Amino acid sequence: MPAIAPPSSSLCGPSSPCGASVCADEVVNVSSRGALRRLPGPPSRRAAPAWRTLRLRALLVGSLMAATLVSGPAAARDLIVRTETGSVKVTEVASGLKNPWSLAFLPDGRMLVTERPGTMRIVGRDGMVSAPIAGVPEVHARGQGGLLDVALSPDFATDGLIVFSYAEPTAKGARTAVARALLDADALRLEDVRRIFAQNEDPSGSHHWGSRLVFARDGTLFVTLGDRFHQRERAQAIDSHLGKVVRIALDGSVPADNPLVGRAGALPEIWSWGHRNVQGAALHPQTGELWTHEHGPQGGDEINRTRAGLNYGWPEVTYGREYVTGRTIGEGETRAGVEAPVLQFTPSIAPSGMAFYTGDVFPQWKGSLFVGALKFQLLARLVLDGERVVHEERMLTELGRRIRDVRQGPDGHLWLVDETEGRILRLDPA
Ligand SMILES: [Ca+2]
Repeated sequence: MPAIAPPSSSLCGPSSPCGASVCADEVVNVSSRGALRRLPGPPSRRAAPAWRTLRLRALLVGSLMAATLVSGPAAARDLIVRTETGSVKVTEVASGLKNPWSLAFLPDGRMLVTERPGTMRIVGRDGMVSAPIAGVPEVHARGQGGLLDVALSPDFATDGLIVFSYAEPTAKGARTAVARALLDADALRLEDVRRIFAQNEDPSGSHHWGSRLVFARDGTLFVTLGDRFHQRERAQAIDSHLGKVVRIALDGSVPADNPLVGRAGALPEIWSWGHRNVQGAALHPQTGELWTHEHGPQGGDEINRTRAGLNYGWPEVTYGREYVTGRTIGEGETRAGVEAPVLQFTPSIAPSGMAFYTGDVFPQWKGSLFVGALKFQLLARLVLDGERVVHEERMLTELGRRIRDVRQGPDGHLWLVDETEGRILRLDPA
């Protein structure tokens, strides 16, 4: 099991700002200025104090100007960064978003963007940010919860459907849910909104919702579901939706070939179990299999080939440790019958967003797997040989921002969601 060497000592521990309870993603109610205050950065970020100070000043001024989130094209605030394979320009395409979580490209190149507090907007090709789209259900916008992922139906051009995930409030607590809706992009409206999935448990608490949405090649939908933090033992229970990946059809029904269909006491939606908090998922471009990553606790973030009917271990098998005490969790790092990760990160980078790069704009990156990082505030490029990770590059440390999502655009560029400053960024060859 390769363990990637960290760029610095662990940023998370009993004496760290985030050591008191939950770490990594796992910073609660992040406001842009709050995140900058609370999170220590990797050395490379601290190595650019002048640039950083300017950005902080710009942010303070910008916050006064952001009375409305309907904004024009972003001012040019671009950055050239070096990578192992040449320089890259980080272009700010849009700004003024509040805790953006996910983006999905429409066929015409516009972007559908979710903001965790509960709004969905359209960002034009020129960076213009729309007013909120009407029809989004009420969300539990607390902690890490709120409006989360969004994806287009594979047949969007003909059916006009989108799916989105959110923390759904209930009388008792909240749960991860998924809805589908018809998108009228020009009228900024969702129609015929139908909830197609909700977890069968709705504990209180506001952490670990998952919830990435990826359509398989057969048109079924993978949904990743967090363990809700205090309920981690339920990740091993196959009568619970906590700590699972599930696979459903677009109408919410259960595909007949799901691995636990017909097993007594099991929920038939379950695809795989033993997950902690999966905030990145994508299909491998060659095999078509689902790959995911998940947050470890203190150490032990994982990248997994996420296969039908397999147990991914949490919380019985993990490379991570308990917060604060540093004690071991469960039985150890490996066990027969538990699927080992393709790669684990100790210390935790806090991964979010995932994309296999298949475009032509950066030929040197073709076949690489990109993973955003929240706590370490960087973009990881993983070089694959088949299904093995043979090299890791950590880039964009100069940016020093929480990267919440990473997507390949239809233009072949790599696109990033900067959660810290509420921006959409595009990578261009420099
Ligand atoms: Ca695992």
